Amino acid sequence: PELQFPEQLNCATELLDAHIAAGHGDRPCLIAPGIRWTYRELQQQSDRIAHVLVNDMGVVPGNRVLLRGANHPMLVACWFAVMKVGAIAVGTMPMLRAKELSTMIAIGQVTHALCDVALIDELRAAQQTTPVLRTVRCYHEPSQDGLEAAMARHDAPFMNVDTASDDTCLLAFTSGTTGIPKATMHYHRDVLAICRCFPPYVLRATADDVFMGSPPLAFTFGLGGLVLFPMSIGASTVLLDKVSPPHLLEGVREYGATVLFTAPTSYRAMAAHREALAGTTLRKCVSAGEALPAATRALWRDVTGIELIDGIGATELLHIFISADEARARPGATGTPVSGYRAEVVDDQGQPVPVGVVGNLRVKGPTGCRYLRDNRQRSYVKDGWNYTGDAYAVDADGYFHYHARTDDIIISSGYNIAGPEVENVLLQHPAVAECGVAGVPDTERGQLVKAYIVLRAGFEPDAAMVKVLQDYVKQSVAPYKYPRAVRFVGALPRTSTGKLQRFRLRELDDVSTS
Ligand code: 3UK
Repeated sequence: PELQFPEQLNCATELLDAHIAAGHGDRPCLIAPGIRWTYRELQQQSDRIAHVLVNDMGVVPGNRVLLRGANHPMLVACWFAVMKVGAIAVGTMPMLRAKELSTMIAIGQVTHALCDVALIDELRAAQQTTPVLRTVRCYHEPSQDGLEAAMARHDAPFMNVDTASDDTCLLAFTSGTTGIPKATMHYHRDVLAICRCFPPYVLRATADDVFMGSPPLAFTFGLGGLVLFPMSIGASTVLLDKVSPPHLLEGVREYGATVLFTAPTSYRAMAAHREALAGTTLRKCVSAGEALPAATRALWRDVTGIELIDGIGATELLHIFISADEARARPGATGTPVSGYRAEVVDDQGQPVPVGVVGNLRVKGPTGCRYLRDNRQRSYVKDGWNYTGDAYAVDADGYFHYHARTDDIIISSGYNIAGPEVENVLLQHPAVAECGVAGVPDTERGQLVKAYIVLRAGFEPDAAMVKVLQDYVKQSVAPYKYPRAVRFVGALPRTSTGKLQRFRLRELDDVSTS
């Protein structure tokens, strides 16, 4: 891909204003219940918000502006406004509470915020303890103090600030399951670089496609898949505020979505509604966030006829760097490095391992990790390689096979066991709807393989079922991997992005016995 960028560059100019300049201003851009904005309408909204940021709120280039809201066209308009004024957008998940917001505000030294009024309480509470946050404006707020009223007072076009291509424009917080959250910095050129890698080489959508999906825009999976990628090709995107599997199914039907971005767990849940997917308009379905089990790939193909596009991405790298399109997809493998990226599997000394041997994944490409003031940078990036913390093996054809997070590998009686491998087997059993496999402390074996299982309706969580599932695992993989402990649960702890929270699986055991 062409990844040379001029010295000066504002990603909003390329992704938004260029479409209007090219005469495509009347094409549909953002769709939501009751809303259809063309590219020109999004430009007008963003320009007005940019004026409010500069003139009414006192934002100057380089300020950090927190954005808080469910996926919605107004949130996108706010994001582009922040780009236009040369400030730095700080995305936050809608479900975060005051304490978490305070931490992020302090880490990012966030001075300004734009917030959906429906979510203002936690932000106001955070502001009490973190006064570095000076100025907050709410949208969807009917009063004269609201953002919309201020926007109405500015209708001139906004001249985008002439930012450097390596000015930071985005602070993305990692979904960090442990420890203090880390803010990753991304430049204007990074935002454009990801649009020139995965979309043209793997996704290959067109301007007529209608994008839709579940990840929040605060998560770079969502920002890329639901805003940057469609807009980089002049396509439209549907932003739903409720994104549970039934809402997605309904949304696909109502808006005729053709490209879907969501996580494996969501594909599994949607596939249970075969009738709702009959004759679907979908044609491209991207799965990311966690490993895609072969059983889920097969299930989705069986129900829709569509081969899933799996891709591993990370907040540190902004978006997907290993993937495979429908024609090259291989069950059990994530794929090969996306054009523009290199990937390798190395041992703990940084030496490449032989074919088939599990080691540490490292990646190099046009985007990479820059933690804001955090010395964990040193362990994530060495010699220009990004160490993602994932254990992978490469096969003879160069396909990358996911094993586990390196810190999630279970060591039981001296055996190394990857939880996801056991999960993949269990998911093939008709009784299993969802499962998570983790290592729990055990005096005899060091760790014990334990499976936390959500059964499908109609199956009994009894001792006989435990035995059935244990035998099932022993029959398909080496018997030492079978779950010696099994616990039936109603739901698995997941992040708002669909990622299984393994540490919380283990916490379930702290409060009660298995
Ligand atoms: C895991 C996967 C196996 C893996 C993300 C697409 O998930 C994203 O970013 P996060 O920072 O987490 C990164 C970690 O998640 N992972 C993600 N996708 C896969 N493991 N197969 C996959 N397909 O451990 C990785 O290191 O939350 C995903 C685009 C942008 C993103 N930020």
